[in-house]
Amino acid sequence: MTRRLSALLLVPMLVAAAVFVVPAHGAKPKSKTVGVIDYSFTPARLTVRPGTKIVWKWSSANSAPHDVQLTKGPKGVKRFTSPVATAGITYARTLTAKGTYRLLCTYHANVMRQTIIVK
Ligand SMILES: [Cu+2]
Repeated sequence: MTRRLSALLLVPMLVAAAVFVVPAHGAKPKSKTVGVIDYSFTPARLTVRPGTKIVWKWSSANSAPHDVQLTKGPKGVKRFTSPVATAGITYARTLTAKGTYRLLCTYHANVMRQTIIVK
């Protein structure tokens, strides 16, 4: 292979490599959907990266009203409570601070609990 031909091949290879690299750096913040299903959050425990948008989705099969309340979070994170609904809504929060988030449904606090780890 001539030197000139090698150079001609090198340029497209570098371009291709750059294209593969860019999405990793330009990746959008992720979102994660979790279920609000009669008497449980699904999954009950999950680990996500900082900046992940958590979307709670109420199951259409629900028979009881539920909400999502942050009862304990990393220092400086404001508590929040979603609207109350039986079905048909979603509620989203973006978790930016690293740490452990403890959540529950205020109507079924003994059984409906969720832990989200941001790290
Ligand atoms: Cu509930």
